[in-house]
Amino acid sequence: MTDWTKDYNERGYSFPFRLFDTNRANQYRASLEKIETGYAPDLVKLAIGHANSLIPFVDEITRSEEILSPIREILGPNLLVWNSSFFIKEPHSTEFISWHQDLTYWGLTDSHEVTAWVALSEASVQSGCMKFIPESHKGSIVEHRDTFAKNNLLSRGQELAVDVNEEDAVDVVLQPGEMSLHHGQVFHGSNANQSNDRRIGLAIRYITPDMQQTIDEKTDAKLVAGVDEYHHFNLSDKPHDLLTHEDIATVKHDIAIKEKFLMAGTDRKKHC
Ligand SMILES: O=C(O)CCC(=O)C(=O)O
Repeated sequence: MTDWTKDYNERGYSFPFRLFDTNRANQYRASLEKIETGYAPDLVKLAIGHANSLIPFVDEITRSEEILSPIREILGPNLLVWNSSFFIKEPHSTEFISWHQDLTYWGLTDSHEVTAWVALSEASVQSGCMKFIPESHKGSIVEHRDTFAKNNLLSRGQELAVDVNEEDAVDVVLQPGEMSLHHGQVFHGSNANQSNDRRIGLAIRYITPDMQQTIDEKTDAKLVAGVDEYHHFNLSDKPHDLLTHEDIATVKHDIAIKEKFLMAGTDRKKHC
């Protein structure tokens, strides 16, 4: 076991990892921003929420050896991407992310999941970088309450129903092209962006193929490393091109299934 994996297991996260240089981060950012200005808002929302299924360059990032290599050290050789989405906060905006544990509403049978969060702009304290509570992944999923707060970027505005001591929080400061890794049970959140630049992060959810949805229906995932001997998920193709009709149809079908657990217990629909 390497030092950083020991650290990851102990604390529930690890950072920073350098993936690519600032120039490449800026190129990816420019490609994303071209999509944001070039398509109708509902398609942009869909692309941002299902980035590796609808945007070829995001799918490539999810398969890059620079990310897969550390993820393999934690989860082993066989890896699926369950979802990938951008978390974008505009300069001087009020959007924030409440304290939560990722796996709470994902309807998965276990916790063999790691999120890679890739910075495409500076993630600083001022721009609202993520904050982690060390060792909080060691328990289980704790109670959350829904707020549906308008400026909360989470689908149901869910927040931990237990107290979090902000003094224990570690700021996940990242430069463009760097990433952090976090466990699906670690307590985390982020404040509003008070900087002059957008804060753009790409979250990629890696799981092992032995995981399963708790409902009796398969959701989509992409096999990005090794083999899947379990067949618990529909293995979807790489995106055919940017926002194709075929890929949009696949994503919409998957959303309808995932809504059954992501929005369970509410009367709301998740539209993206
Ligand atoms: O982008 C953020 O500030 C939070 C993202 C997050 O909650 C996650 O990637 O699990």
